[in-house]
Amino acid sequence: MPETVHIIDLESGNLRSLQNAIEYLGYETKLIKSSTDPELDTATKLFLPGVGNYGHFVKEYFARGFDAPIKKYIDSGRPLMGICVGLQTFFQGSEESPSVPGLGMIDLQLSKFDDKTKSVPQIGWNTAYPLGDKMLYHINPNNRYYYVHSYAGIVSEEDIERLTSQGWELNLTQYGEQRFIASISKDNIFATQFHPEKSGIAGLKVIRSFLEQTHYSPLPEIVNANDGSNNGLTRRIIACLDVRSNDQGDLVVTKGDQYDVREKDQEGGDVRNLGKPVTLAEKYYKQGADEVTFLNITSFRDSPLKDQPMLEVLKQAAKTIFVPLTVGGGIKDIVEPDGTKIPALQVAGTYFSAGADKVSIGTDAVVAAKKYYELGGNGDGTSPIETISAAYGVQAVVISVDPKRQYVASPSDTKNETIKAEVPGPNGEEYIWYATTAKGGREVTDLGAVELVKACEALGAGEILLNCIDKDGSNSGYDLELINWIKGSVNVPVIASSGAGNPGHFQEVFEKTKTDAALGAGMFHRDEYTVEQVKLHLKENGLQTRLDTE
Ligand code: 1PR
Repeated sequence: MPETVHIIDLESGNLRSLQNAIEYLGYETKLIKSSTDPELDTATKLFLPGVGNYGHFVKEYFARGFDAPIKKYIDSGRPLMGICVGLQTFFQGSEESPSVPGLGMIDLQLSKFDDKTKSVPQIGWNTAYPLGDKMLYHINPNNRYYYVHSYAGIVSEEDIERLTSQGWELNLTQYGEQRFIASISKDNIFATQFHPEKSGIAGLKVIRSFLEQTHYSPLPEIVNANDGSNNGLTRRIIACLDVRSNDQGDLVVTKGDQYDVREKDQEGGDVRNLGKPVTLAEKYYKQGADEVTFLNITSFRDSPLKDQPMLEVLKQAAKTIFVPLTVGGGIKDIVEPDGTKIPALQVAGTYFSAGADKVSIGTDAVVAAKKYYELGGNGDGTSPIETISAAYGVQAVVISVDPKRQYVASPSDTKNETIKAEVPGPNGEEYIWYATTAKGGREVTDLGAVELVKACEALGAGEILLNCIDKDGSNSGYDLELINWIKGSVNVPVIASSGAGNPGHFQEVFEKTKTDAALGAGMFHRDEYTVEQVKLHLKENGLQTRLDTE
């Protein structure tokens, strides 16, 4: 009989991934939803995972009465592992919610990363270095781990001295100029700021080592040091799968040219079929993709939420893919075929429980941004961006932008911001702006892409997935002008998308823009290049990447 591992369930996002990771390692999992669950008395290994808002999580922790039983659990000497906001709960408090005290076990306040010099939240793959001469819980300084957070245990030399003198063993890392706690452990308590369940093979090893209670192992020679470039993060490579039903009713990964996904060799050609979603996603994970994004490009309008084919895709994919998964398409308030109304928050929640880490919002982001400007630069709390980020954290809300380039002779020809075009338009126009589109490019709106992303950031979006209809499927490289402009307009991370045709295009976008990540689709689906080839190319050219085999 496999051993059972218990997980505290405070309904804070994607617990499914942690369960999947633990089960993949050969254990059974059981969620503890109530503080009076008698299994808390008999549990032998307990996880406290959390994502999203610190205050919300800690309040729930106390309101549901978990404080006393977990104290009792810890005092009994049984092992407890906290993850992300689970780790943060052990601190005294957080700048994120100053009125909500934490458990106070760690003598430090969490503070927000400085966003003047880097994107906040930190989203991506960073290192974790031990202070001593041993690996703690198999956290390997040659590996990379997935972090997603805006607040951290940022430490000074005095903090480090104080905490170590109090018996805490630390792994530290650095985001930009700020040094913070990557993991912390003492006696039977262990906690990571990063998500081991989303950190590929390296992360699974950390979970296994906690489950097997291997506190220490020999420190390997550091052969793959973090050189601190890109604020310490590797260059993040995302594989994207546009998913829809084809004319035969099969769910396929497809790929368009400027969003037209039909074969061109015949009139009204078939939807291009490039493979099965889960099979391709697993392939890209094994090739080293840092994230996988599924976009449901037609939103399967006719099926009820519970039967959405994308839910099954996520459930299957999340069982074997241990990097972040994003799902987009149809994240909005919906009306079921039987007339039942389902708010976007519940739609998103259904995807999170199936295994998604982030949801991406396209059409509805345009609606929300327009309303934001109509209200004089304010939200009214009802948009999906606001409701989902309030419940699951800003890092869980990605905005998918589908912009189309527009040329104008003068900035006064549009109400939107413009920039001078590097190459003038077909009629000699010197300025450009990008119109946002809705419904997969079918509706071109009068709202500029820059205006859209600024509004969405203000409403609570945590990341921008920046497509470009003009470049989509072109294999001609990314639209660098667009990426630089959008990146300069927001503080949240930006993912460059559309146009990648070879590894050199990834190098170019990282060298010529400050993009936080780069996404590719067609070149991977057509087997022209693997994700690993892209990463090796970047590495050869001095750009840090994560290679999970190292
Ligand atoms: O509007 O919230 O329901 O979301 C719909 C989602 O589906 C949006 O994210 C939108 O971008 C996407 N979408 C809708 N129609 C299409 C289409 O292609 N007909 N795909 C579509 C968007 C763009 C990228 C693509 C990159 C890279 N596809 O996903 O992967 O352009 O491609 P490349 O590397 O081959 O150039 P909602």
